[in-house]
Amino acid sequence: MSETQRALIDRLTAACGGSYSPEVRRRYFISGPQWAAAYQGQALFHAPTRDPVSYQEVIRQYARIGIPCWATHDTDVIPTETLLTDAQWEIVADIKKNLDQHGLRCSMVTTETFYHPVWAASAAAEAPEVREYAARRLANTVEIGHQLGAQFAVYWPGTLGYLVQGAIDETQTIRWFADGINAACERDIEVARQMGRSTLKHCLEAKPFEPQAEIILPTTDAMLAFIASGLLQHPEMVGVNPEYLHELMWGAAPRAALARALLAGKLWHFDINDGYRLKHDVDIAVGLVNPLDWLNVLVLLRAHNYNGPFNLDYKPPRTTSNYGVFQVSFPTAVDRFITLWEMAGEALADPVIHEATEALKRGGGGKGAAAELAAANRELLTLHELIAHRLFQILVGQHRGRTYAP
Ligand code: GLT
Ligand code: MN
Ligand code: MN
Repeated sequence: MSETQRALIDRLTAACGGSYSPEVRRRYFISGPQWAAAYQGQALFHAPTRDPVSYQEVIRQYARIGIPCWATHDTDVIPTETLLTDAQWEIVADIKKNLDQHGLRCSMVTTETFYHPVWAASAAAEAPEVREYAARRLANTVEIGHQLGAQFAVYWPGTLGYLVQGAIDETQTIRWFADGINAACERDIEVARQMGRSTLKHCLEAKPFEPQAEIILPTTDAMLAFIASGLLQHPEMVGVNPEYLHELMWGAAPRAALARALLAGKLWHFDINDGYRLKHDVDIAVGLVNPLDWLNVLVLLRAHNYNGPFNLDYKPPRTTSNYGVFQVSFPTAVDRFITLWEMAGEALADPVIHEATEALKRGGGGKGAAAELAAANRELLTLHELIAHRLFQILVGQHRGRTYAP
């Protein structure tokens, strides 16, 4: 039965066409997180629908698909009780062996500061011992990152917030949170020097709600303000990892949020996925909900030479099987990303968009008075809508002559 169903999945996937070879996929700086592939479908109202998947299997499958980089939380691969003991290095060595065997790189490491009960009051909790433990965990992740050859460390603060207000002073909590990032940067400087490596790029990731009701650093803009607050000892080592959906969730235009991070020189890492405004963190795979917005996001990033990782931080839906995770979910996510990226290149080179944009920038002339300026640009400004139409055409292939019979 399940063999027949798998054959059907394979046949219909092939019938979709449009897939890229693993060699082509490897040309893009795409990373696959351990937690995305290993997600079993569990949530507050949901039992798991999939079996556990080991890092060995994830690494093997990413290599087969052509996902060139792998990323992980410390506890995705090392049990909490084993962390900070000698035994963790045996696991790290085995991971390194698996990565090397399959020609994958570890691009990013991150510390889990949200799942274990120790983080109930966040990594910047009142108890000094919890904060001291958090600092050791963050520093330890930096060391693991260097051992695995990573370039990036990501920090999603998780439970940095509250369900009921008044018990904590937010200014104090933010200071304590900065102490943790400072400890990670300090350790990074030491280890990088010892190993003759560059320091990591430390990237802060915001999420506006979940898993707390109120979040203290809820947006990428808040993270940028935090980096510039004077609380960090090495602000030059710290940037942001915006997640597309996390910006959309609070009602932002993700593209504008990315633009602000670009202008600050802090857009170093990018979590790619999709979802809906003002809903919870559904982490749907890239391009399945907002393909036109995604095209525009990639136009912006290509136009500004973003060259950091595109991290596939999504969750295969609960209806997808273990087999489907690697046969359908990951390959199609990668292929939609590549397609959108190439389309973004077409949009940047498109003669209609180019001419329209240049005409808008030249302006309609006219001098001085508001009414005269408005009149001089009156016809020209229709080009805004024309450009939007052209981007739709690029999305559906009409710029290449694709037509629909009435
Ligand atoms: C968690 C979160 C993601 C973050 C991960 C990195 S953890 O899955 O929802 O958006 O990128 O810590
Ligand atoms: Mn994320
Ligand atoms: Mn998310």
